[in-house]
Amino acid sequence: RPRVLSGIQPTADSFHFGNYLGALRQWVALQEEHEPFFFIADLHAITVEQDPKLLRERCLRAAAQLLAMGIDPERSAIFIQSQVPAHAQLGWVLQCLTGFGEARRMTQFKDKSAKGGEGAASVGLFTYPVLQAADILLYRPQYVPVGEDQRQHLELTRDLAARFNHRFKKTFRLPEPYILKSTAKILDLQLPTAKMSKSASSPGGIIEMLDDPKVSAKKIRSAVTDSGSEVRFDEGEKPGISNLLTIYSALTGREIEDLEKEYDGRGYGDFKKDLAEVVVEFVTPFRDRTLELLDDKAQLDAVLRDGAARANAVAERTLADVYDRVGFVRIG
Ligand code: AQP
Repeated sequence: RPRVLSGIQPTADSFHFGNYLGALRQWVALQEEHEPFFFIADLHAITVEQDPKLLRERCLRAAAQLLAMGIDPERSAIFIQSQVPAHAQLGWVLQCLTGFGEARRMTQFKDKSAKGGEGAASVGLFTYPVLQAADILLYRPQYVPVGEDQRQHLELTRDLAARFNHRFKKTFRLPEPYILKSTAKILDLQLPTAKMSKSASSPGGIIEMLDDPKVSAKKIRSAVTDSGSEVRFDEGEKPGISNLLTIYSALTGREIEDLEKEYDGRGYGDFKKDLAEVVVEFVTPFRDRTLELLDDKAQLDAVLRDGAARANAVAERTLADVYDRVGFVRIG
């Protein structure tokens, strides 16, 4: 079975709809036909300041949420990035193959360092995409299911893999991004020109999966729409309604055209009210299941221990090849 690999940062108490619809839902679907490795990216999280206690808690919350949404630990290795030392080790080797100018072109660094100025950003935030390349290449996956915002990092990953293969010996597989066009970029409910994001969205702009379902319903009902009244998918003219149609369609599996027909002539109010109900029905069992899992720390530990063992077995083998090929001495 071809491998898939992806990760998510434990930098919030809850995943949001952008994470879920953009990436995590595909994780669940892909596990049927693939051999998946899914990790909680705590090394990435510390590229910006984290409270140690909170970081630990959020890693476990992330694991519980992955299980609650249907990641099956029998099929998929679920692990915490810092439990697999080869990520940081390969990250260093790849940093030495990355041009400074090449790293500088990454738009996510530009965006994330814009607020405090480049001087305030950590070197780790700057080299983050290179560590991400290491995360991926260690497992030689075919697909990396992510949202649109990660496309540029995936391109860098492919460039670094090709460079290493060319300079030394074919070692890495060139991974392909797996980005579902329809949900590749879920937008902020209050600012439907920007992506829904935990660091940039206002509280009203983001739906958190573990939030009180009543609060999420209210956010849907108060989502920004345009001044018209027609429920129609048109990203240019109607970004707010189009975003809500995307969410509605993704959660129910119904076609957008079908939804347009159903709400023809009925106005935004009805549409948003129904979508609010759909959201409540979706998040309520998810939240209950996550809270239940969080009560069983022994089970979470067992899943993460087993996941790390499976990941280490694969990652150590790749790292040994890499160390050999770059000329590091192996003492017998
Ligand atoms: N709005 C989004 N639409 C589609 N996909 C999205 N992803 C994030 N936001 C959207 C995808 O979620 C996965 C995990 O993301 P991450 O842990 O790397 O977090 P992130 O991209 O940093 O998420 P945020 O909310 O955007 O955080 P900040 O604000 O800190 O940057 C990835 O596959 C991502 O593409």
